[in-house]
Amino acid sequence: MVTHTSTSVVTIERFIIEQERLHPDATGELSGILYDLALAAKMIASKVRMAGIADILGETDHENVQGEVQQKLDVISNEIMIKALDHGGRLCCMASEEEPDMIPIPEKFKTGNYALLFDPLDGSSNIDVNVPVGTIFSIVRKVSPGRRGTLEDLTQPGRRQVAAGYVIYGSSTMLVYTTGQGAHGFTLDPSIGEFLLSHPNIRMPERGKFLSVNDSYEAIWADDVKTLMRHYRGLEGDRTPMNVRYVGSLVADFHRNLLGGGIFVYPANAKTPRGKLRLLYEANPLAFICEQAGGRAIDGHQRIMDILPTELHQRTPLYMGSKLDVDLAEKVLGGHLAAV
Ligand code: AHM
Ligand code: MG
Repeated sequence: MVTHTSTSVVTIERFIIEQERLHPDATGELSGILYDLALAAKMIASKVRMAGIADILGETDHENVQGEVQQKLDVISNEIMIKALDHGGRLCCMASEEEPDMIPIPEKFKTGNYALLFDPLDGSSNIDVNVPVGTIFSIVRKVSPGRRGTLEDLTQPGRRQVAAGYVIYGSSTMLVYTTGQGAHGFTLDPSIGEFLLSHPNIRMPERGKFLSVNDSYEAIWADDVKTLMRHYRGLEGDRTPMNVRYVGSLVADFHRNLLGGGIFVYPANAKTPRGKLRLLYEANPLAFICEQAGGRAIDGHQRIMDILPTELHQRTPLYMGSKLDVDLAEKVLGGHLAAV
């Protein structure tokens, strides 16, 4: 772990280089991907900042001044990610929550030893009301033979991730990432256009204050999930009641719990029996960060990062956050702490 004095200004580039030096055999390929991701994050941040203004600046009937139909921000963010990452020669393929199939690297570009999965703009339905949204990414090593990647590279269990992170476009823009040596947060200084290290080695409190859950689904939850919620609310068992905080934007809910302690819960329900959130684009990368910060992430029974994916857009129930709060979920859902 690289340590810094509180007075030194550490850009994300410097931090990535210093982390890379800890691995004498590193080729710099992974660092290059992380730089490109930081650039894409800045480009998406500038689009998100303009989201409310775009309509005022001359567009009518969803057409912009060039007569092009105005694209939705999630589509724009998806294109930014692809264009920022496809030509560096470091990736063998990509996958996006916005695209049904694998995204190949165009023939004209070199390929590399990693595969990238991302959700370009999670929570984008919140854009209209100025709620924080985010980009989530996951990087795995190429395992398939041949030069170009395949689904085999993209559908690896989360424990094989070599890096993961998210960007939150909130009151400030922050990028949090891990390469398996702690979770580190960087805040974008818009005056100089640089991400600066602001939250080195984030540690999540062991027990959390906040419960993030959409309990409008209560009527269609299984009984054990209902029991678990009663524990979190202090209506059963001996847990101090938690405060409910639900933005409905995963990155925002996770970020608050990561820094302040808490649990994000999105159980399966009768309408979405496999849960709502995507294993590869949402659950795995945030689970990696969560574990690096001392937390846990399970699907109710199994560690998220041990699930063997069978398809790109696989969904999973998710219980992710402070360790003791996830332990409680595991006990109740495993039938070891039944209703009283
Ligand atoms: P999206 O990928 O279509 O934006 O959906 C994911 C979002 C998450 O950000 C959030 O946690 C969840 O959906 C909210 O779902 P719900 O409205 O059912 O509570
Ligand atoms: Mg999403």
